Amino acid sequence: MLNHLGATSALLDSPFRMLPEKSSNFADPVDFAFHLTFAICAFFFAIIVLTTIAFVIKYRRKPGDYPNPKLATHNESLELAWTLFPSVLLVVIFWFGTLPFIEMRDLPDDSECIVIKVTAQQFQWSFSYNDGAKTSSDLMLPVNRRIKLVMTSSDVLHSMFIPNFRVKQDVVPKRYTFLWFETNAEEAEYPFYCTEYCGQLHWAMGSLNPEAPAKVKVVSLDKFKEFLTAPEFSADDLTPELWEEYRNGNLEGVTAAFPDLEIPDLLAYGQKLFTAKTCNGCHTANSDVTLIGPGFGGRWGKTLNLVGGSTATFDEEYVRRSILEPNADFTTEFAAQAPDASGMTGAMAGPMRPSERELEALIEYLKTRKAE
Ligand code: HEC
Ligand SMILES: [Cu+2]
Repeated sequence: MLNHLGATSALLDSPFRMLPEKSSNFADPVDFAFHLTFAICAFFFAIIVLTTIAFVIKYRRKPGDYPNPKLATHNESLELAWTLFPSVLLVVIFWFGTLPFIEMRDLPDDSECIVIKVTAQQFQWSFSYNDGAKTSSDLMLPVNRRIKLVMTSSDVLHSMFIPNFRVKQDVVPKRYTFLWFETNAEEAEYPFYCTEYCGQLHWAMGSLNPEAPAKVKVVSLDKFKEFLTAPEFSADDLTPELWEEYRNGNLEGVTAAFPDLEIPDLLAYGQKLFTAKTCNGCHTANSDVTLIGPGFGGRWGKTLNLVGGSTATFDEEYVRRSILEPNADFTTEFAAQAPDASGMTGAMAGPMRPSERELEALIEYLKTRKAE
């Protein structure tokens, strides 16, 4: 419906470009509305500034000149003109702004699009596909498809902004908000951002995080399917007996039960989870350098000073509680981040929250880290 608005000026194709590359169905109409408004503003800015300058020169006071100005009362036709003409312009701007907005709000049916669940939390995004069967910290999208994002926040107000798609929407705790768009036919990577100030590390949510920059990745349909179905070892798929064997270091039974998969041992599994669950976005594993959270190199067994004056040992129980209840303990180093009474902050919710078996692997991994 909106394709007839696809007017691009020569300016947009030139190296001087005000807006990023257009990569979704909404880019043309949104850019049109933007450039229309911009052109109208630039036009009147020029007229007003040029007449001001001309009048300043023309009517400046000359030596010996003490005019007694005539009192201007009103000029009906002039007043009508400056009321009606801008009103028409406003209606035009409203028209071209509202049409794409209505289209954006008119969500397609789930059967017509690929639905991806988005969870925002301080300070990362996670995306889940196929009812949670697959999760990622990059937003993976197939080319040339209609996508619907179903978004919620597990703590405070965030906002999803993908400039190349020209879409932006608040992501709100305790309710769902939506975005939809159609990707272009080319494979490409785009940045995305959180555009609602959500806390100290708001800037690091999305592609600006230097440790784990997340991207929107538009890939071919084949690659997308491969991403969705690539088999992966998960401790949660093991029977209780196999899990018991596995955590005691006996991988034979598991290898026999899952012949197609490469089976890591508990330590390697923990290492893999440390990345897969995006812990590495905020923690270093092999140094004691603080990124966003503390570094884990050499931390095992250390005594930590907690806010409130007590101490704790960095052991299984402390690590488990820190991950499952991030608001429970804060070391004095992180006093500034201790949540206020609203209790709304909290990491590791949603699909990134490790299961009990995954926790065991993560603990095994943290136990063996040395500071390099
Ligand atoms: C978005 C950033 C972020 C992510 C992702 C994150 N953490 Fe943290 N983590 C922190 C911050 C900040 C603290 C310190 C404040 C606190 O205790 O909540 C912390 C504290 C911890 C602590 C307690 C450390 C101490 O000495 O007090 C552990 C253990 C921990 N995280 C483990 C993990 C694991 C395992 C993961 C991945 C499953 C993870 N974290 C993911 C930010 C993060
Ligand atoms: Cu945010």
